[in-house]
Amino acid sequence: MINIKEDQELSIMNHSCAHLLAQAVKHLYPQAMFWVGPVIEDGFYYDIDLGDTTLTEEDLAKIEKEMKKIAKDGKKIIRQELTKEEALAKFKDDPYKIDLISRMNEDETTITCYTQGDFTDLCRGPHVESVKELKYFKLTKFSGAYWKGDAKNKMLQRIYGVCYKTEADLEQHLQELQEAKERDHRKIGKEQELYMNHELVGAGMPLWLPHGALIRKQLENYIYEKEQKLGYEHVYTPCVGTVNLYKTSGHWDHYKENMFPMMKVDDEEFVLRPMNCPHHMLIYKNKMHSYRDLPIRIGEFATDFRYEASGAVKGLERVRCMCQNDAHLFVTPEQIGDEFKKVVSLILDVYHDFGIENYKFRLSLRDPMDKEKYFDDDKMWNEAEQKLREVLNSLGVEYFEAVGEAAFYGPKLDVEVKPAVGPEVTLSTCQLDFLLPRRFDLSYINSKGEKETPVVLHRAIFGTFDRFTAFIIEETKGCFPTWLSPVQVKVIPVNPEFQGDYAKEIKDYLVENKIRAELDDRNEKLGYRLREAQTNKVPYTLILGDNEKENNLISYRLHGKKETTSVTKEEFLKMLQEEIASKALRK
Ligand code: TSB
Ligand code: ZN
Repeated sequence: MINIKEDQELSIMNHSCAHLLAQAVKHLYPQAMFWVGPVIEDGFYYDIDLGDTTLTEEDLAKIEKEMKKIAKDGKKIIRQELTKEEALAKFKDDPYKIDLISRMNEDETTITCYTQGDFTDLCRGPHVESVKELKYFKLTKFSGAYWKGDAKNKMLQRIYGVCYKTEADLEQHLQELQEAKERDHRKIGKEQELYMNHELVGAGMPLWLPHGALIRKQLENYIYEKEQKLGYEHVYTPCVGTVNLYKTSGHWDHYKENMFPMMKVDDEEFVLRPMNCPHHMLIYKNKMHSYRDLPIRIGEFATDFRYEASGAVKGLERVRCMCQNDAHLFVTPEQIGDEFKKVVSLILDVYHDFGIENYKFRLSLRDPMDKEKYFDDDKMWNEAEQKLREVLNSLGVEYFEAVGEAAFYGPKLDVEVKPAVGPEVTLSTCQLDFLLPRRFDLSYINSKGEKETPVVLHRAIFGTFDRFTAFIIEETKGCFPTWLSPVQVKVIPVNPEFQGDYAKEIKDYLVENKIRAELDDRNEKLGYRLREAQTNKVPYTLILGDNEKENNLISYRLHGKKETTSVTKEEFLKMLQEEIASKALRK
């Protein structure tokens, strides 16, 4: 999809189109007042106060029709310069504009507004010359949006739209939007009953339904096995800690706004943990360590709670209760490079297994000029950053550097991916940390018999099971590889009355052999049952009729294919087992 914001010509058109939208809204809803209408990556939006009116789909169509009418009329867009006083006088009845104007910098001596026909809006511009130029546009959706993004403020209505130079471009954009909607994990999650939300549990607190839980279990088994082989030791720790624990770690001072508020029990003050590092530091500290024991790799599938703004929570991708595929690696300074390399290799290995190809490595470095954000140790920073670069180069990994994006405790590598809908998010992460081990006074005995402080690598390969599942749903469009599919085989007797027993026998045979098979012997038409298996994207459907029963065969059909193949049940099982063991991706 074209990034409209980065294309100057399109950007101007979309901005003008936002004004056109505002004008049409004003015609239809004279009480309307306007907040801001910026251009975004995929078009524009306008935040509007419509008083008591709440928009519906039909209203959107009406507004669009009015926009077409105004555009056809073809009024010129006229720029006018005003002083701050003039602007304040002109918009004196509009509290939103007064708010904007009063906050403008003193040095912004001239304020501009743009008029087209009967409509004037405060704006920096620039704009197209005439609304006539706006031909190929569409209003795409609407939602609520708090004024200034603050839940304490009034809820405004946000209307989104997009404008292109040609009809073909607009059509393509709309088609891509449609495809993205189809891939959206929130849609597939609902269709395939993977997870649900309930207001009684709370926003951003998903409940994993049986099929979603099956996927998650497979992910857990998969990564656990990999980590076992790489020398990780897994632990279980509580998802609360005392305030003092988080004061010791520094989270209380640096991360408090992302945490749920404290709760008091007897005389103790607890918080729901936002991260697991402090618990793992204490596990390390439970014993004396020699340099020979290092690296020590403590892993956990650990539940965390973070305060995410209610407008930001999104399906499984951004939640308030999450489970990290977490580990903290305790290393000597000399081991940083090697250990970091192992983590990056693991990330590459996992992405390969899942067929993930569209991602970006971001190496986040400190801004050397910013002495406040980053703890002051030039030598440490320079060496660490250089080491990370060297590892990435030696692995031939493409990456980009983001200066000023490092954590205050060290540089990090993040993997960025693009969800079907919305901006990029971080999946995997690996963060170097020189501070936390000091705060917890961790040590090991080096080869000279002296005490030294280890360095910690925080890493999460899946990030969280929540976000990774959201991502993999969208990558596969809900057609999970067989090893991950909640239901691997649907067994369907053509006529349950005649082949029901045979079908059950086959289903039992598969289940005994650890295949996730389900029988559909409902008294429904064959076509209906086949369609349902298709909609649920079950990889294999067995269709068993008289012929199969008499010859002791099964006929299977792959999802999305028309042809069926007949084999013995043993042959089918062997084929499936091989496919599952190899974690083959679906073609
Ligand atoms: C890796 N202490 C480290 C840990 O040891 C840590 O917590 N890092 S983190 O803050 O970057 O979070 C780890 C991963 O969790 C992120 O890379 C991201 O993939 C995932 N994540 C973060 N916030 C959310 C959220 N609100 N919902 C779902 N996943 C999230
Ligand atoms: Zn951590």
